[in-house]
Amino acid sequence: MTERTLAIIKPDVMKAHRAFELIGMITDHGFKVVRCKQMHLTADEAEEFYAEHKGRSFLPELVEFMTSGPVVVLVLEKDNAILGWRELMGATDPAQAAEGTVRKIFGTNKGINASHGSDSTAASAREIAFFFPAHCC
Ligand code: FUP
Repeated sequence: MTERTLAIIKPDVMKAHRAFELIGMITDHGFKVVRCKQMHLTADEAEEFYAEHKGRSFLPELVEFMTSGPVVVLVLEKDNAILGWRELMGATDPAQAAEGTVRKIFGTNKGINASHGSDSTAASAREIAFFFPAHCC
């Protein structure tokens, strides 16, 4: 079934000037980029986006990282896009991620890990509406 999922290219990839390399990898894997924008998240936006992690010890560091520079936010479309993008990203910790995955290639550590992807249908709807309210979903 054709699905949409939200992807974020995180500040580490932007700082390394590798965003287009990563977008090329995404489109090479058959994803259509149906929305795309660059933005610089505020701390309030990052906290709201990661609300499910409220109270976790790593949240302040995560917010600091996600607001440390611009990000690119994309809506990807493909058959089974949600799972497909999660698989292409690889494990949260690049050290655990399989060879050839985004986080293995572009990530540094569990916190500085190159990309985000929605983890369920409900999350993708919420996250797409969060960044692209006029186009949901
Ligand atoms: P993922 O869905 O793979 O992005 O992973 P999570 O939703 O569990 O975590 C969201 C983000 O929080 C990760 F991308 C990085 C950060 N994080 C940490 O910094 N430390 C942790 O122990 C877990 C997550």
